[in-house]
Amino acid sequence: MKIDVSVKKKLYLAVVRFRHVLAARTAVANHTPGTATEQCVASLLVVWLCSVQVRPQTLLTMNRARVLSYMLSQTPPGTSLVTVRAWLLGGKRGKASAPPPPTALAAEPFLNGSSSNYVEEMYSAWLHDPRSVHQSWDTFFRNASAGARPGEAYTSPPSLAEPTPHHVPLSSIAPAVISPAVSETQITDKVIDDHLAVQGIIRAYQARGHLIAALDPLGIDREALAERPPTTMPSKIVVRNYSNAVDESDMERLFKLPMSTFVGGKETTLPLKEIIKRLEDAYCRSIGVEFMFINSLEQCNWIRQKFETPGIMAMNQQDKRLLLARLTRSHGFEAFLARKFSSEKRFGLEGCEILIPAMKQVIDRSTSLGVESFVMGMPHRGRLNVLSNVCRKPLEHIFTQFAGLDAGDEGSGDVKYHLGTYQERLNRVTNKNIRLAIVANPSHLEAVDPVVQGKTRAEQFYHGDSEGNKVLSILLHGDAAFSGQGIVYETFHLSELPEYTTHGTIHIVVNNQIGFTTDPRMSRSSPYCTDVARVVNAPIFHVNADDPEAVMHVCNVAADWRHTFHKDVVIDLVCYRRNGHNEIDEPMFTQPLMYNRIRKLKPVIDLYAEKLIKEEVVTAVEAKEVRDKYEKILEDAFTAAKSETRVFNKHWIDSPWSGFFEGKDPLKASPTGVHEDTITHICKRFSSAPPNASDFQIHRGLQRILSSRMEMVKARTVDWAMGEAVAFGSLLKEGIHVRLSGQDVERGTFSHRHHILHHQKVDKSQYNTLANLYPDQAPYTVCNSSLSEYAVLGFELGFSMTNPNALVIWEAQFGDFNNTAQCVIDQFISSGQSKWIRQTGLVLLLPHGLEGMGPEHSSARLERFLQMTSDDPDVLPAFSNDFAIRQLSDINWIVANCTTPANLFHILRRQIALPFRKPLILMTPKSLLRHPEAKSSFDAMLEDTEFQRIIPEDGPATQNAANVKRLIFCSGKVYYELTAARKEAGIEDKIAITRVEQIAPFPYDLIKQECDRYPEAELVWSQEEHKNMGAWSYIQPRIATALNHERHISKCDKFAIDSEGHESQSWYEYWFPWLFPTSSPTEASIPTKNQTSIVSDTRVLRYAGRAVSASPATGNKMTHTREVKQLLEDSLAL
Ligand SMILES: Cc1ncc(C[n+]2csc(CCOP(=O)(O)OP(=O)(O)O)c2C)c(N)n1
Ligand SMILES: [Mg+2]
Repeated sequence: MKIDVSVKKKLYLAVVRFRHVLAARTAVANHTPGTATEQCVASLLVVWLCSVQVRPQTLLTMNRARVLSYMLSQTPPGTSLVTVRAWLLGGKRGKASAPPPPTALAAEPFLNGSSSNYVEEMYSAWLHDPRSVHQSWDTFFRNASAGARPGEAYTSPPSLAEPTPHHVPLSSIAPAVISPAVSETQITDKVIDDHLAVQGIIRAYQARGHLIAALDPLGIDREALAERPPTTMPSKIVVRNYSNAVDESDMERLFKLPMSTFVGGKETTLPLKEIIKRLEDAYCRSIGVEFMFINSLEQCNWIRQKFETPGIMAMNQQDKRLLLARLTRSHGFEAFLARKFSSEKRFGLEGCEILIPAMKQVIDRSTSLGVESFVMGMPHRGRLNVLSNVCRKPLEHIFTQFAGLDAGDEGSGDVKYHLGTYQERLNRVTNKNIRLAIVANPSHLEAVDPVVQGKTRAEQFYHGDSEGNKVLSILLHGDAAFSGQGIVYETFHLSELPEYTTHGTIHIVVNNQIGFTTDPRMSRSSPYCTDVARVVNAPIFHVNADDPEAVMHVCNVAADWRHTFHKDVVIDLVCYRRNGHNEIDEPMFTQPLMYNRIRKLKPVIDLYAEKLIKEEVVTAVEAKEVRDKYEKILEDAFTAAKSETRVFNKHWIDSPWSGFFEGKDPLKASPTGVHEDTITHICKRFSSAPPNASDFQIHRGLQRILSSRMEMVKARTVDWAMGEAVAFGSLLKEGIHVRLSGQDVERGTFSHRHHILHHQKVDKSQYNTLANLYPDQAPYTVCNSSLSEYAVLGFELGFSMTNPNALVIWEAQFGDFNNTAQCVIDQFISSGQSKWIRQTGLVLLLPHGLEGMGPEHSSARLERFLQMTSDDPDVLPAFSNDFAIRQLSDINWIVANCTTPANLFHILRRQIALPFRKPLILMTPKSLLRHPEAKSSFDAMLEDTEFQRIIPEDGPATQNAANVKRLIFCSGKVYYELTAARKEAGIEDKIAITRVEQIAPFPYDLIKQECDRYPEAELVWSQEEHKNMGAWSYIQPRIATALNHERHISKCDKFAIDSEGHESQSWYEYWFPWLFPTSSPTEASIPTKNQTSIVSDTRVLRYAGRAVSASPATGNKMTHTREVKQLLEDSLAL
């Protein structure tokens, strides 16, 4: 089968002339340099790709044969590729090319002219073995050999893919051309060009119609656009030059509508004028839809259908009245507060009152689709309104927050526009009970996003809602924060990860086109504030907030989208801010023109009421009645609130743990030790290959690790990884869900954990040992996270808020990375219970220790966590039997640095054994993971054992306590270095070394006991961290307090007025001590090195460790070694 060279040439020229294909060809030719034939094939391919929206790159990786075969396999049944040929042979309008040569080949469907080399190859292969070519080629050659007439040899192959309801067949590109009624000989260039132009116009509206939509109630965006050069005007950008192909004379002509549009409704053809009008209505009025970047044809079609279908936005009268009533409440609430508390900040919603009906619409619609619980996060703007009108928080609770009343319960409280809430109520529209939570948040904008996601995920997890049909997260954003805060991006990237997805979040942006005093042109570089959402292919619905019905439509579509595709979606409420940033701010200082315009605008409630009155949906009297009725509700609540004398923080809990605290002794923890059988069983499983080991091939290195673990089991010992595994396994056995999340946690950064075993030959075949310990155990989740700390830590915090009976752990890759999550640590974990009386038992595992690895990866910044603890260094709590647990109950978090696997086991289990929940900040080791001495016997985990807050010296020094010369306190891995050096120096009987395992709350009682045990010993605090870091600053005053019962060395104390009104020490006594000799030792009178501080009348505490430094550790190995040597010498030299 030979192809005439002249035909090939003409065909190629036709391809090149054809402008759409030309553009596409250029794109592909950039990637596929090659012959004309290849380009031709590539052009065809791109035409096809355009029709089915497959990324060309996907196919560029394939060779030609595969590409064509793939094309054929994907082309919908019934599609004739003759269409494409017709296109290719066409020319530009007005410059009609010569008709294709009337040869049999030229008249054949497109494959005959696409590539002679290729066809020849196929043909020879087919002659050799018909089964060696694709079925379509087989049919073609069979028909051609049988003498089929031109154009009839080709039959489209059966599709390999299941046809989808919204699949757009290739025929939709130029339907007129392939209409059976139109024979090929009738195809003129004009027909082709005009249909292509119409197709181009339709597509242009779909892709760029949002650029000319009337989104801004202020009209500012339009004016900014008017300043642009004409070629960049949106109207030009939208339709580009497609419209050059058709003109006014074509407006009344009927065009057959492609299947890529739904504007026709039931019509298959429409006059061009009507097509354009309908497109304008769908894409360029109050709604701007951004969705054509989505990589799924099905999803794109779904959206097209939701906006293009004629009449789809129409609203019935009842819904209009409901909308008016909701707007009335939204407006009335702010107006009432403005009247009653005119000088109070409330961050009102004026200018975006539509937010309330919008949220309610999303909730109504989602409830009707099966959602039962909504977890929401939002910033300050309109928060009180949302609490009242969306969540139905009692108005009295809100009004009392303005009254400046005393708190009636625990907690330091928070400002009213940061508080959370949890409400259960009946959704009147659907008559279903729903749960609504607004998560409390700090001022730090968007920080709550991942927390909401974690809480949502947890609710879904514990309700067995694996597809997110019952629990939905809604996140509200300000325009400036949405584009400005990186956490938004980090949170978006959790949205599709298997262990982090919430199966779609509905985002609503209150886009008032300003952030505090900054215009968008100064606050972002992207065209829209919502562009960040494009990274996850979320559709974005921009909508003019002054068109309430349009807003309701996008809310419905957003809820439906989330229900259908379980993916994120964004509603961008383009609005304005009627007042300043808050009610006492003057906006005219900075945005005079904008605010001149705002002052002339009527509130949306007035606009909408007028509209409905005009449409005779309501009367003016009815509209007023609705307002008056709500006004009365507000007044009544206001009066009732006046009789309140206290505010209660408990009214604002966002995650109530009903049943958790009830009936528990608040100061009694359960034991943490377990039965030996449990330890043995877990350890054996943890040391074994999967049960189907013969099929499941694990890595050889892992086999060695498992064997060495089994050796430990025989010796009844555990190392770090095994101690952790026994803690997890025993909790799982008791029905406690364990979730460990963070970067590379499945294997463990230091390759010590290996909780997921991977089949070496089969992809995605893996085995989670701890999830398979007992038949009726709780689930075990271990998941490698995205490379984020801020979002992932926030997420785990949120997860931990849902269920107190779960151990939720976030592990940092190295401890120092926790500082990129500082906001979550400061604003939520450290202070959350105090501000919002919300507890969490979240555990942070922070690898910490100076191992000579340089400034990074050495310090988890222990000092910062200690500095934020809420225990008073100067107050010694009363010693009692429940001293330890009382301390735990009182403090904001626990900070520990364990040195043994058994202590790790106990402290992890204690998180669940406590009758309350506290965050645990755990410094974890690196070299100790494999240190031969950092092992524990099973004995240390048995039933009668518990967590040791300190591990006292247990060597020869204890036999000779009275003569021990030095008592060293230390924490963490330096202990092993100190004991090794002490042993080498042969001074084990002279120096006692005691480990402080729980640093905060400080074990005053045990520290005092230790000091008393060695009465003659010099006290030394030895640490590897630099002096201005580590635990020294925390330890020093507390040891003093432990020994003194109270402390006298603070400089402030020296000038304090005592209870009788006398200065305890005057400033001149302090500054000139030699003039005023004193019998009691003071800082200035004791001749010591500056590393020493007085901790009692008789004892001093010396610091042994590195000097102060700006950097956490040296980057020089030699210096590191020298520093270690010096540290050991300082600590041990007698
Ligand atoms: C992380 C963070 N940085 C700065 C601020 C201070 N701040 C409070 S509101 C605000 C403007 C927010 O603008 P936008 O997100 O558009 O919300 P709007 O107030 O306009 O509703 C700023 C900068 C903050 N609260 N959080
Ligand atoms: Mg704003």
